[in-house]
Amino acid sequence: MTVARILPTPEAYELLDLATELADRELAPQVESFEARAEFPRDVLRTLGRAGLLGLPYPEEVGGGAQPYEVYLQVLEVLASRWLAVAEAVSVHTLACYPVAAYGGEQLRKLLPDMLGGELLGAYCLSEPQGGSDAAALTTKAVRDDDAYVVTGTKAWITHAHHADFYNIFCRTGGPGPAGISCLLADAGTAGIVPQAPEKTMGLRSSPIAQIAFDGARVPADRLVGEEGTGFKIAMSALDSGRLGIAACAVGLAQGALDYAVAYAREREQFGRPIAEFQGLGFLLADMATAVSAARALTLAAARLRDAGRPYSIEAAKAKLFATDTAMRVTTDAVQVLGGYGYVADHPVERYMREAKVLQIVEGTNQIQRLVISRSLGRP
Ligand code: COS
Repeated sequence: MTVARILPTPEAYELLDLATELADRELAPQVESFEARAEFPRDVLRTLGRAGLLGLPYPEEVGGGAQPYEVYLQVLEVLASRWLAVAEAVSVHTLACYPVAAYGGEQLRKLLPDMLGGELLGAYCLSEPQGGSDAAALTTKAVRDDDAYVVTGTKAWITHAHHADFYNIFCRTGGPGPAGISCLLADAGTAGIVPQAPEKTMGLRSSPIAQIAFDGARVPADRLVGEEGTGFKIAMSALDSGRLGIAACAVGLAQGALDYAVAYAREREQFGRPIAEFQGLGFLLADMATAVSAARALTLAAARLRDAGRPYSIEAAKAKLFATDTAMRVTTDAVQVLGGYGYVADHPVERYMREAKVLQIVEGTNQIQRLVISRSLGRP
């Protein structure tokens, strides 16, 4: 279904056309086979990188696309409507570039052209096996030894494990709490960084996720991002942007499920007419379409605040919460529209429903989003 969009520049329309063409040519025909084999499409990411789609919201002088966030998110949405794992990979990579782009010194910023061009793929290591929501309690340690930090601990749920070229490691260089946390940027090939067995996930199977063990890994001291003790703030502000990426992924997934359900309901006949003509289904489809539009509007409103340099972290939490809950509901309803056919793998809607679930969990569970929003209420 064509989505009516208002974009800020003629260039942004061209970019969206390019993303749509790539999504139709490179993503849609391959998604089922990669999902079935649980294989990560590294080459697809390279293709997107060469097309300039892996560094869209970053400045041109460091190799980015200099696009407003609202444009980047709509590109992400189009990719997610064809292949969620690829859109999520773009979102995670964009998140992984954020600490260096926003806080990195001159030396670290020299890496940005290769990062933003997609030659180097990134990962973001914050969560640990014993905790993800209470991020300030993380225990992975980094002890300064001469010209390096020696990192010991385990990170969990790391997207791009085994494939990433660089890792952002949030680790403890000081005392307890948020003020003792720092951010390091490590090369994946560093001795002592050991990705563990891939997780067997409910959905998003072409997206590789695993724990990463840090066993005395020596990360050069000049790979510290920002100052010692600022890691928690770097992590949180990166997640503000990342949550908008996840919201856009959710909008795209929901749009894909809606499009599929509508096409099916107009084709499928019962009692002598297409099932879309029965009010029970027509109204269900209308509610799905309305929810997708509302999720898109909320997500883009938050992005426009970010683009205007205004505080947007609470609006990003609302967008992530609403868009991912919407994706869960719309994909579940899409299964219902297809009836028995929705429950088997001959149609993609059962996969969409499995994929939607993870969006309510990653980059802050929706309970954490509610916590962030509720804490802000009544504050100036
Ligand atoms: N941007 C910048 N700084 C932020 C921030 C943000 N969005 N959110 C919090 N901070 C700062 C606070 O201002 C505070 O700084 P000061 O000590 O100077 O006042 C510091 O960070 C600690 O903040 P807070 O007291 O709110 O921390 P909490 O331990 O209460 O945790 C939550 C806050 C729960 C919101 C945070 O831990 C969180 O988002 N958890 C979920 C983590 C997550 O998303 N994990 C997914 C893994 S990545 S896939």
